[in-house]
Amino acid sequence: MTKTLNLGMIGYGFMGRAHSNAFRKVGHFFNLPYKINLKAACARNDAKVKAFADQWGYESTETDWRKLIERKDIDVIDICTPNNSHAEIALAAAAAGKMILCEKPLAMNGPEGLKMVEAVEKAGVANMVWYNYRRIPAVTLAKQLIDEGRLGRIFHYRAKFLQDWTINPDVPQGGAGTWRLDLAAAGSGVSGDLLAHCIDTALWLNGPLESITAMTETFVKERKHALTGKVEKVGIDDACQFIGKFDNGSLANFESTRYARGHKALYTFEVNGENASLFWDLHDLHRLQYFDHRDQGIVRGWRSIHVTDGDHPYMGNWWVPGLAIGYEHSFVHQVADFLEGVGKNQLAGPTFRDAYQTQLVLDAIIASSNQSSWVSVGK
Ligand code: SOE
Repeated sequence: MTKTLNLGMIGYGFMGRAHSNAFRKVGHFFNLPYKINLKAACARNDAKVKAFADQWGYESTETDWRKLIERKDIDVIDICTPNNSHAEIALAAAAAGKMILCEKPLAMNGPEGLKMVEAVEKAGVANMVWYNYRRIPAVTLAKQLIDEGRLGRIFHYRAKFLQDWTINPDVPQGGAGTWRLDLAAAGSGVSGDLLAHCIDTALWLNGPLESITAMTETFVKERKHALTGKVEKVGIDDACQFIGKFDNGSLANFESTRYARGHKALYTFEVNGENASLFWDLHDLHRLQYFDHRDQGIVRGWRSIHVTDGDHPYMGNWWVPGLAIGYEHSFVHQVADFLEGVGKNQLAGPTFRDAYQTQLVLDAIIASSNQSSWVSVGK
């Protein structure tokens, strides 16, 4: 029989909506040992959190996250707040024995992330971080093809995440929506916000990074702060690039920026192996490009696999072959895997510990950029 887990969501921004949508949909499309009941939504602004709760069907609201965590009728806490509050909330939730879902990046930095890992492991509570792109079916298929050994020895892994929404110097830092530009709230700029997604996927597909050398740039040096009203120094990285080496000997080439005019969310990665290569593009998310050198010469070429067939990852749960799904489904898949994992007592990744590895790469990026030198990635 399907059991119910009562969920308490903290925050109601873009991710609050993406997660709520996933919690509502998942049980209709996946047969799972658990279902999620939207028990409470929590945020400081009473009127806004009530409106959010009404819209998504949460049973109740709170304006203090500590009260939410104290509630006996809550099993799972979902942290959708800015990065600087993830640790405090997660530590309290773990101490209260709640399962925890946390938005990415896990923490402000590695040491803070480690405390979170230790807290959930000590408490023995289920935990997961919302690096959702792993669960786009084409990306999951890439993982399957690599794990089957089809690519052979991997030589290159390259990834980019390009946006253009902060080019205007009038975009403020701080406050709702633009806290991502405020170092105190975000911990870093595009490295933690965008490149973190590329790093999570890369570590999952290609294993750990050994060492890197990075370069970051802040193009707009001062912005008005939405909370203080004052023009303040900008502390985040606006753009970030690094090269590096993976433990398996392959070379890494990564870039993220919010200054690539014309690109709104262009996440791409390419993996080149001795036998085959893969390429994926978020703007064409249901396709995986695959080149296999072992194909007969006269028909050899890049295949554009439309990842919508019943035997493709997750797709058997949706429509009929050929009909595409989208961005929001990656969150549905993540909830499905989380609930399946809870049922089997086998945590689905990325766990806090997995996400901590990404955090260590982010720390290495900032250290390398500050020191203008190669840095070993912590393990
Ligand atoms: C930033 O614009 C952002 O919304 C990130 O915060 C998300 O993690 C990314 O998936 C899309 O872009």
